[in-house]
Amino acid sequence: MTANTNDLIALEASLLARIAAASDDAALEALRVEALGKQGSVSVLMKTLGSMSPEERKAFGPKLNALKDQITEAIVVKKAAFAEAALDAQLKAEAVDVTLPPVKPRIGTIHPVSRVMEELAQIFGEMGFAVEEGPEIETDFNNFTALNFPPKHPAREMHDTFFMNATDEHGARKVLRTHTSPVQVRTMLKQKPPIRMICMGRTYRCDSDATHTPMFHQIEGLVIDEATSMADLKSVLVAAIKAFFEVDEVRLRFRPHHFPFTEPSAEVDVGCDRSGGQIRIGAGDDWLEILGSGMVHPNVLKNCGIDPEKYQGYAFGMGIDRLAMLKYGMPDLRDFFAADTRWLKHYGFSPYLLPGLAQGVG
Ligand code: 2NL
Repeated sequence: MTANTNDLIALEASLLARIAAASDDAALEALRVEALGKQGSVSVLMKTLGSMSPEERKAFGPKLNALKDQITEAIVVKKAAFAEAALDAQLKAEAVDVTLPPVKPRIGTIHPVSRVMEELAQIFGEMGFAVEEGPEIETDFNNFTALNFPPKHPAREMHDTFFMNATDEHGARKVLRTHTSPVQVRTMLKQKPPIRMICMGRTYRCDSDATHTPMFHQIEGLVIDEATSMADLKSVLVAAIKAFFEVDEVRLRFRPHHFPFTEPSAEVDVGCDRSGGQIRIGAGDDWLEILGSGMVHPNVLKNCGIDPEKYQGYAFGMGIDRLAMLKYGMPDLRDFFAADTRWLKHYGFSPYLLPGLAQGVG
C-alpha cells in the first residue's frame, strides 16, 4: 500500500474531527487504538515507510511522524479535558454549604422534669448555691435519725417508706430516700460551714393516686452560717420563684407548720389567680401552697457535727413535678412517668435550647 500527502491530510482531518467529537473517555480510547494501536491507521502507514525509496521516505516520513505526534497530542489534551470536567462535576456534587444550619439529629426531647431541674440549678447557681448529689438508696440514719425523726415517727412506717432487704452497719434496713434531705446531711457531715447548697432528684414514697406517684422529684435548699434568718430565707425564695415563673412580683405567705427537722417551720403559699380555669402564679389574690421551710433544728445540726451555738441555718423543700405542672401546664402527674413518646414530643424540650442568663430560663 502506498499513501500520498493528500491521504495524510484527509486522515489527519478525519481523526482530529472525531477526537474533537468524542463524547467520553471510552470513545477516545477506541479512537486511540484505531489510529495508534498495532493495527491502527497511523501505525499501518508507519510500517509502509520501510518499503519506500529513500526520497519518498525523506518526504513522507516527517509528515507521518508529525501526524502521529499531532494525533497523540490531541488525544492527551482531550483526555485531560475529560478528567478536569469529571473533577468539576464531582466537586459540584460534593459541595457543602458550610453556612447552612446543622442538621438536627432526632435524639428525642428533654423531659419537663429534667428541664425544670436545669432551670432551678441555673437560678440557684446564680444566687451562690452549689448543687450537691447523693444516692437514692440511703441509710436509716441519713434519711430519718439525723433529721430528728423520733424512732416511732409515722413517716418511718412500712406503709410510707420503701424498705430494702439490705441493712447498714448497725443492722438497720436501708431505705429508698423519702426526701432529698439525706444529701444535705451528707454535705453537713463532710463540709464545714458556711454551707449554701441545693440538691434535686428522685425520691420515693409508698403512695399512688391521681396526685401522688411512688417516685417523685424534690428540690431542697440549705444555708448554714453564723447569721442566717427567716428573712434571708424569704428573700431567697421570692427571688427564686420570680425567676422560675418569670414574673415581676410574687407574694409569699408563711403559715406556721411542723417538720421534725426545722424549728420554727412554715409552709409557704404563693399568690395566684385561679380565674379562667387555670392557675397563674404572681397575679390575683388566691393562694397556692408550694413549699415547706424553716430554721434547721439544733438537733439536726448536732447530729451532723455542726455546733448549734455558733451556727444556724434555714432550709426549704419543694416538689419539682408540681413546679413543672404549674409552669408548663401539664394537667396529669401520671403522664410524667408513662414513657409515652407522644407526650414527650408534645411537652418535651429541645436538647439544643438550654436555660441561661441571656436567653431566660423559660
Ligand atoms: C416539703 C418540705 C422541707 C426541709 C425540707 C431540711 C433539710 C435539712 C435540715 C432541715 Cl438537712 N430541713 N429540709 C426543711 C423544711 C421543709 O420540705 O414540703 N417538701 C416538699
